[in-house]
Amino acid sequence: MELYTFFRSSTSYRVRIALAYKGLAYDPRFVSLPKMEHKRDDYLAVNPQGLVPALVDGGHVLSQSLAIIEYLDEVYPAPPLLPEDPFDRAYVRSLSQIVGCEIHPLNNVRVLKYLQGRWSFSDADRDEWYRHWIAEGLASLERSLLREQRHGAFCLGEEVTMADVCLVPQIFNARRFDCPLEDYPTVMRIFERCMTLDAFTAPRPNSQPDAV
Ligand SMILES: N[C@@H](CCC(=O)N[C@@H](CS)C(=O)NCC(=O)O)C(=O)O
Repeated sequence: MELYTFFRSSTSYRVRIALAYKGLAYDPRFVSLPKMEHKRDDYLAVNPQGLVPALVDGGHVLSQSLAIIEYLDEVYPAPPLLPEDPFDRAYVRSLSQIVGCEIHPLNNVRVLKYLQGRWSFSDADRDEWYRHWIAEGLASLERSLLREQRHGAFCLGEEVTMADVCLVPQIFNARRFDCPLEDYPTVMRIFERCMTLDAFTAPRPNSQPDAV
């Protein structure tokens, strides 16, 4: 397998965690976002969306981190990242999408650049925007976990799922922008527990060969 990845990309980190958790080896292909390598023709030929990550397996190119993780789970099912019960699966997807669909897209690189380039946001405005959506999203995640009361060491009971795989990189992003995290004790307990596992620590951003 080949993974097109950028060290600081939280969506790439999700896929790196999933690969590590399943013990799957891959060749990294580094795509620098600051250098705009994701918009170069050679990368667009791989992933026309111009986003990282992209995974190549058996000659197929896969894009969108949640689709990639679900693919990996179907083709390499052990250990699983989605539970068997349909209701549990929907719950794990729902928690994953709080991160993947409600937080991350609003704080993506191109959104922040547009706010600064087109709407003259200062660095302070940008950071306030970023922290606002982190706070909304993590509060929603915390409330969901507390209402369901189905968490244990991880988002769903005692096994790692895709929801944990999404949660951890989002906390790395939040810390990078100095977002206050004390209002999300359940989320943070799960984060700390995940960070005791090699599958989460080995692929962390600053351990990556392309980290600068
Ligand atoms: N929904 C996509 C988002 C992918 C994405 O936006 N990746 C970011 C890095 S975390 C990126 O490539 N951003 C480039 C840009 O915004 O120009 C996924 O989950 O894979």
